[in-house]
Amino acid sequence: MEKKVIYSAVQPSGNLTIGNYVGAVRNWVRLQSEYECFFAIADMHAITVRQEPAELRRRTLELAALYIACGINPEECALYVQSHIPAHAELTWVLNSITYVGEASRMTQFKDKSAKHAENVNMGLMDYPVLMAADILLYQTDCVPVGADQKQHVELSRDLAIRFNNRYGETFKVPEPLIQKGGARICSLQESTKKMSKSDENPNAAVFLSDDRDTIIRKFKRAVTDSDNCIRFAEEKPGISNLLQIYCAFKGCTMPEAEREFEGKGYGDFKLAVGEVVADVLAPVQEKQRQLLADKKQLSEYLSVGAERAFKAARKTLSKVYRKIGFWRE
Ligand code: ATP
Ligand code: LTN
Repeated sequence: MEKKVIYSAVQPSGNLTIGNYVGAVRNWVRLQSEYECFFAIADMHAITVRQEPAELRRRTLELAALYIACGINPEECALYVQSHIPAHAELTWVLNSITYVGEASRMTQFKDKSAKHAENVNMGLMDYPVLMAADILLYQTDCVPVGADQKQHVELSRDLAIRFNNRYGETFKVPEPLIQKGGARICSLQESTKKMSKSDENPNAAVFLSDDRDTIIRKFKRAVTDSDNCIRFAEEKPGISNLLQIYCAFKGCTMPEAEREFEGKGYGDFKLAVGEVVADVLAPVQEKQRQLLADKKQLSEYLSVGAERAFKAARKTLSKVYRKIGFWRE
């Protein structure tokens, strides 16, 4: 039986946070042997907000190394850079013609990013979810493992696939979002109701996969909590609940197990334990990433093998799309 297809990506728009790790990349590792996987570095998405060219170039390779350091096997999965495959931009153009301005402008991320970058509300920012739909639909994807914040975008991809299929005949597989239960939304350490984000201006809000042990422990020590001194998961305790979620995700335990472990303990001890477990998990990932970045030739070889696989799959879908919509071909 043919394997089902998984597609996901992360933008090289900054250092990855533990939110990206727990919400996305770590889950890909579990799925890679069971599915046919395409994992991209979404550089075309990244330029919808201003990027420094030299940094974008450096981060692209760092992100490739990080995927592999986290456990993605580049020989098993197609690991590639989005801009290496022109079909992404080409399908975006076609999908643009069946996307309504109204639905694109209703996307939460578009509204948030427009408010945050008021001086640069560009067409790309609005088109971002259409490019994401093109990414997903090109590979006849079954499942899209992402964090909770991306659910709305995957739903738009579904709507566009269904709309296209209805208008032109069966062409795209209709994808499903795959959002795990624990850790799908890790929050900022400084504002417990806000998503932890790699582009947050406050350096203490996010823990980066590149942070050293002391920095990680310091950031957790400074994390905001509430005034009582009880370590349990509860809606009215967003700070402690967020830390508990992080602890469970990194320790690999359940919420009741974590609550039991810290019964009667103070916030100080708890925060230190969270920092330590995160630092323990990240240390080998950082070391592996360093080793991979030392051999850039090998890394770029992995990316070109990945791009070759992606190219073939993407072309197949794009040719079908062009035929269906009536673009003349010999
Ligand atoms: P930016 O701040 O540049 O918008 P980001 O940190 O939101 O970036 P993305 O590149 O947009 O990161 O997201 C990559 C993946 O990580 C997506 O699947 C997204 O859902 C997931 N993700 C991002 N932040 C979190 C979070 N705080 N908790 C869980 N998953 C997350
Ligand atoms: N927009 C995504 C990154 C992304 C993506 C994708 C995720 C680009 N293309 C396709 C899943 C499928 C984000 O996480 N911000």
